Amino acid sequence: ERKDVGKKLYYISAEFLIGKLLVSNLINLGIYDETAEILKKHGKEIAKIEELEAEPSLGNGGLGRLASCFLDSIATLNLNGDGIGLNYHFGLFRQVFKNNLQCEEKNPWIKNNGFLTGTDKTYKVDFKDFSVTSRLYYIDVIGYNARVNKLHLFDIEGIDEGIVGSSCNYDKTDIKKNLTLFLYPDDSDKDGKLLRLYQQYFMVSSAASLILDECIEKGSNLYDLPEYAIIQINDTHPSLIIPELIRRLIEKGIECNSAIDIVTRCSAYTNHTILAESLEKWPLDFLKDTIPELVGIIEMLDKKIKEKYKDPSVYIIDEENRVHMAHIAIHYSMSTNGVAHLHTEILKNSELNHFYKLYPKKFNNKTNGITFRRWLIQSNPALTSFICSIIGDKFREDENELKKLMAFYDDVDVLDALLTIKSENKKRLCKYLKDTQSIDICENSIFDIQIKRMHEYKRQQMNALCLIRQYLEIKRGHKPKTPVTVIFGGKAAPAYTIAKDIIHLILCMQEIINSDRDVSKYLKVVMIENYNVTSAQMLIPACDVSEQISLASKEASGTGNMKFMLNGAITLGTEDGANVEIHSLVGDDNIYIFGNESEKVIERYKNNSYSAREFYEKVPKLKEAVDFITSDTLLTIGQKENLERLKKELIEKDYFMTFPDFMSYVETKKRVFDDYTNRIDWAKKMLVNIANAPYFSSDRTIREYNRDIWKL
Ligand code: 26Q
Repeated sequence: ERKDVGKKLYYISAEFLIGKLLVSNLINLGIYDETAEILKKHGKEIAKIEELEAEPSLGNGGLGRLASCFLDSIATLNLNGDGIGLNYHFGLFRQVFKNNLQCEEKNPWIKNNGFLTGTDKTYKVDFKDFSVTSRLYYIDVIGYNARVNKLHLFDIEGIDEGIVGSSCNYDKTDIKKNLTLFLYPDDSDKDGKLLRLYQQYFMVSSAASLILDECIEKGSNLYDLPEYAIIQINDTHPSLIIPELIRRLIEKGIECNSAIDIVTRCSAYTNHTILAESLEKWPLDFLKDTIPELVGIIEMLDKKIKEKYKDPSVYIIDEENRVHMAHIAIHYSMSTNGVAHLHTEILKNSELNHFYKLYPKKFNNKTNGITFRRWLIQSNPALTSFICSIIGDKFREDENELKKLMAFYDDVDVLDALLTIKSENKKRLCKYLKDTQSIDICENSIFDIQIKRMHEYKRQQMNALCLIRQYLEIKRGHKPKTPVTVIFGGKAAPAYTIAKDIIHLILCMQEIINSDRDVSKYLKVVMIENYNVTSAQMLIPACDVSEQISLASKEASGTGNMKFMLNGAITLGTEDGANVEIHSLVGDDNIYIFGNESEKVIERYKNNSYSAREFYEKVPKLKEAVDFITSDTLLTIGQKENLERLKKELIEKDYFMTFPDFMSYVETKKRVFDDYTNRIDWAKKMLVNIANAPYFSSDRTIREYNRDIWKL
């Protein structure tokens, strides 16, 4: 056990999407090759052993995966920083497909011999009518040839896995038994809101106890807390840590204004979204019914704002008595950051403009990143050893070494090798899909991949409409030069009806296309079941075309886009999130950009000037694809209700404006497929993407957080 002194970072997050740990731990300890060798000598394959490990499912998507990449980089950079979160027993649901529909099942991942370790540390957490005991668990976070930090996960004593039925149904009101059973699945689920509030307070109350204990043990007198702790708040989900810490300090006798000032200097907030429906607002009555002790603190924090500022848009409690969590986090923290250049600009200039005017110095950008240990070294061993063979292995420690690959831009042998490695990774994926989903795909086709949570703003529906066009064209005899495999993967929140309808459409198209003898020679569709970190590690190295097609202004950053780029896929995307930065790094020739830009989109929303029906009626190729959703072909295998609802939603609303971008998407994709046939030019694009990926290393991101915010 190492005793650290001085300042420590606490990265607090409701989600950590860590992925399997065995191989990544062996790699980071520097003993992977040796271990694999010894196992081999004894007739065992490490890959087979890896399969036995269950993937911890403690996150929904990007935000949770980002937190995990950050923990890896924090340890690798030898920074004193731990994660704090919750130990959800069933995590996020397991997705299964039945009758071309998504079903949700529980996902038990905790095994006796896993990496989760218990401790004897417990805390009491008080709610309005009862108290619970919180127990600390942890998972070691092993840096790459570096220190070991911890991911602290709190769990409730007396949890009862037995109350859950086979289809994830359980008594949501029995908090003492269910508090840490499930991860709340995304922002669109309408029920279970109270349970989520219980979870949030349970997390922050436990975290406050742990942080104060550790700081006091290191010698803090609490007035000097900012010299001992910096708390990075991952979106608003853990933002109650601010009023909770203020309450604790006041309880310990510190005067109110001092307590506020101390906590403000310890806290920093990261915003991950500008979707209005994702910004958390709790009705004050909810708080009164669950955690009345915080209500007085929050009212006091709000009163101070109302005394100081006359602009209602920056109030914490609005006229409908709802508490705006982001507003607490901005007023009472020392830093507010966005996660990509464009995203931060939108926060400053429109979404949070009123706050930016009050606190211009608090706002800053930290463009997201990914850990190259997992997303290159672990998931793409073939590319990794090839890179080693031409530029040496310093890139393992210093991502910027990858830039040296540019020297091989005209080296046909290197370019050929990149194509061969891609093709090997495609074969590996074919085998994986055959084994896991009994699907046959052609390794010589173009792998066109969109994998991410299902959400209207990410526009899987636009990709599906394009797929319909490809199908119709082939039916009419226009065959593509190279066959194409369109791959989707992603979960929809259980209560997000339209997202589930989009999955239904994709699954129906999969059935129609793959069983059509004329078409399936040229086009195949795969919807990956239960897309997760493990399958991402198989899919990304095998990708040719990376679909990043969100409506401009809506995807805060995206991090999948970075993983694909690092593995030599070419982006087909909109000017959104970090795509903008990828574009400026690789240049126009090495990325395919299409669609309306964010300014135009924001303008359209402002004037309320968008009419989907106008486009539908004006653009025949679009109309034909949309009408196909309720064609006889689809209705004979699909559900009428779902397909009709989806079509109606598109024609009457299309809130995320797929129609205006549709034809430019279809045409750009054609150009991508055409360019693919020129293999050497394509390999050059791959090389430029890999060589420019270093900017997106989470090591770079974490150095910036530390330089500008944490100062460890
Ligand atoms: C909100 C209210 C109530 C219940 C749940 C939620 C909720 C839960 C999860 C809101 C948002 C999330 C997850 C958000 C997320 O994953 N955002 C993604 O964060 C990535 C890392 O910064 C970005 O790259 C993505 O662009 C962003 O969508």
